[in-house]
Amino acid sequence: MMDLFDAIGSDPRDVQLAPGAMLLGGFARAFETPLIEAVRAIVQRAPFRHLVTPGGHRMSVAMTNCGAVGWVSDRTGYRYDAIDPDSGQPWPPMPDVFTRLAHEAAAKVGFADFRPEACLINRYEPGAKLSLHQDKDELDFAHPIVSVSLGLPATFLFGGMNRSDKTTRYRLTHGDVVVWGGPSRLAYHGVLPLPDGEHPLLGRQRINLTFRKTR
Ligand code: MD3
Ligand code: FE
Repeated sequence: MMDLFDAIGSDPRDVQLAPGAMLLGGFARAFETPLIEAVRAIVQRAPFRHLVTPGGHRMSVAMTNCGAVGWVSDRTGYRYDAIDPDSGQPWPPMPDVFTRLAHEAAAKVGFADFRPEACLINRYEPGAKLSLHQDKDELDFAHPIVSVSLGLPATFLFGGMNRSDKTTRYRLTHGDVVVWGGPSRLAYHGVLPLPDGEHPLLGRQRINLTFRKTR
C-alpha cells in the first residue's frame, strides 16, 4: 500500500531549509565508511593546510581538495587551480564514492546530471569557524553545490543575498547532505566555532565536503 510519503515523493528526514536548499538528513550515513577511507587516502597525498586569505588572515578551518581542480586562497586572491600549490602536483582524483554520492543527492532533489569536478574538503577542529561568505568563484551558478557533513555536529548560519541580512541557524550532523541550488546558491553562509566533542568515527573534528561544478 502506498503511504503518504511515497505519494508526495518525500522522506521524513528531507527538509527544505530555504527555497532551493534541501537537507537530506543522514543521506551520507550509508556511505560513511568508504567516504572516511577516501578522505584519509586523499589527505595522505594532499595534506590539510590552513590557507591564507587575500587580506592576510590564516583560516582556522584546514582545507584540501580532490578532483580536476581545487579551491585555493593566498595573498593574491581566490581561485580554482588544477595544481596543489603545496606539492606542485595535480590534486588527488575524485573517488567514485564521492562522485556517486554527489550525483545521487543532486538527482534526488531534481538536479539531473550533476557531475562535479571539484571537491573542497574542510576540517574543523574545536574552535574553528567559517565567517559569513558567498561561494562565487564558480562560473555557472545554475549548478548547485552539494555539501556533506561528517563527524562532530556544527551550527551552520544561513543568511540572504546581503551580508547584513538576518541569519538562521541550522545544526548539521554526521551524514547530513544539503543541496544548495536555485535562489540559495548565492546566499551568505558560515559556520559557528566548533564545540569540542568526541565523534565515534572521527574523534575531535568535523569534516565537510563540498562538491562543485566550477566551469
Ligand atoms: C550555501 N562550507 O566550503 S557547508 C564552503 O560546513 C562552506 O564547511 C561550510 O561554506 C562548511 O564554502 C558550509 C554548506 C554550504 C556549502 C556551500 C554553500 C552551504 C552553501 C554554497 C552556497 C550556499
Ligand atoms: Fe561556502
